[in-house]
Amino acid sequence: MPELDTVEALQVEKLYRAGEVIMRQNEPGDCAYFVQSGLVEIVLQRPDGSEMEVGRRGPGTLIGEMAIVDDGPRSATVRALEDCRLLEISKADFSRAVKNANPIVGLVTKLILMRYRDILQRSENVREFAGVTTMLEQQERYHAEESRVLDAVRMANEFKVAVARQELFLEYQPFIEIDSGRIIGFEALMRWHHPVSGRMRPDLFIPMAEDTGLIIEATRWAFRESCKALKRMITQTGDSALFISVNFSAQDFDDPAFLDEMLFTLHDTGIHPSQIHLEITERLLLRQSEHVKKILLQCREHDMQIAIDDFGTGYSSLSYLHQYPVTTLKIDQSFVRNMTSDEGALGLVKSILSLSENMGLAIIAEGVETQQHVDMLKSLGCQVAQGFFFARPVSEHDAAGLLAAQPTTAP
Ligand code: G
Ligand code: G
Ligand code: MN
Repeated sequence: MPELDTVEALQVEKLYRAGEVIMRQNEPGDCAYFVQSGLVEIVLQRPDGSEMEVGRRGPGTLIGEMAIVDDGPRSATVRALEDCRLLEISKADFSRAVKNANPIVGLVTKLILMRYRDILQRSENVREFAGVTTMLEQQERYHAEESRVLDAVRMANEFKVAVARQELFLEYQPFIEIDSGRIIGFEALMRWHHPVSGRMRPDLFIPMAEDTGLIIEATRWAFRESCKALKRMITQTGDSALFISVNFSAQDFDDPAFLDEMLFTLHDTGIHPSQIHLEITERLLLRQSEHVKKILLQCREHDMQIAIDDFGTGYSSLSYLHQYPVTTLKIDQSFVRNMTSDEGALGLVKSILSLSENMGLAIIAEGVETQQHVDMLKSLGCQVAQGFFFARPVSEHDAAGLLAAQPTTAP
């Protein structure tokens, strides 16, 4: 009998009488059971309703485990042959436990279970009952899922060492004050130079890093690098008002050391918190987490700025804007790109601008690509912009070049 006594959440005991059905083939399942005492039979049901027993399980065995990992329907019916005591393991508890233990364990568990289902599907027993088409369809689904999980596991394993192997690097894309044309800050954007695939786009690896929790270490690294780079930029230009904007994921906020770590890094690198913009997404605020709110408030107490990235693309609920200490909205690039040709997009840009004015929020227009965009934004009263028209994300070396090319201002 596996030792489960220490796991609070898993201790739900269920009693089944002889003859009772514990789970039914093809129905969805949201728990597995450890058999503590008694005996169960596992039967496959034919389409015509007749049954075939394929096994029996007694104390110390596990039943119904597949559904809690891969969300599939029950692959067999399980019935109590005697009175049984079963220990229930809910899908929710199980996924939480696995995820907390180690996200890669979660991925691997899923993969192993998928193989197991696959073997069952291939076995002659099942072939005899299942319709051939559905079986092939299911197999295709499992194989697609399997290779996706495998890719993710492989990538996660590679990403795990990417920081240590110095495969991650940052690019910097400037923010421009439209009236003066001057650079007032930079956004730090993470890139991964993969040893085999070469340069990887963040949209390929960030979601994986978020799913596995590996993003936390990467963000920590990115934040430190950003601070160090900003320090060098300030030294170069003498412009102590320059700021750096760093992208954070929801998972970063789960790290209990998040704020302490950040304050330590700021102190260590000699950067004032007011020179930091945290870029977060609407999605994060939608979680309505008191914990996130508390951290953001603390960041604000230290005078960091809090910017909502891709504003307008998330969810239309605006209530979070006054619930959270947001300071800046970044108008999503899709609106900026389309505002010159599409009345709807223009309307959205205007609404976001007046919203920001009413709420006393700063505004940054993203994805500015043409002079026409600049002119229009200017006429609408938007003062800060970012986009390929001014500069693409560039290396720190090239960012220094952009800064050096600016006319010097009187001190
Ligand atoms: O740089 P582009 O370069 O393709 O960036 C794509 C997306 O990846 C951006 O929308 C940005 O939000 C995200 N991103 C870039 N760098 C980081 C990072 O350091 N952390 C997180 N969480 N997201 C990032
Ligand atoms: O979501 P976030 O705003 O962090 O995304 C930044 C991404 O947008 C980066 O991938 C960056 O390369 C890209 N980007 C920045 N400026 C422009 C632009 O003017 N046009 C386009 N198409 N993409 C841009
Ligand atoms: Mn961003």
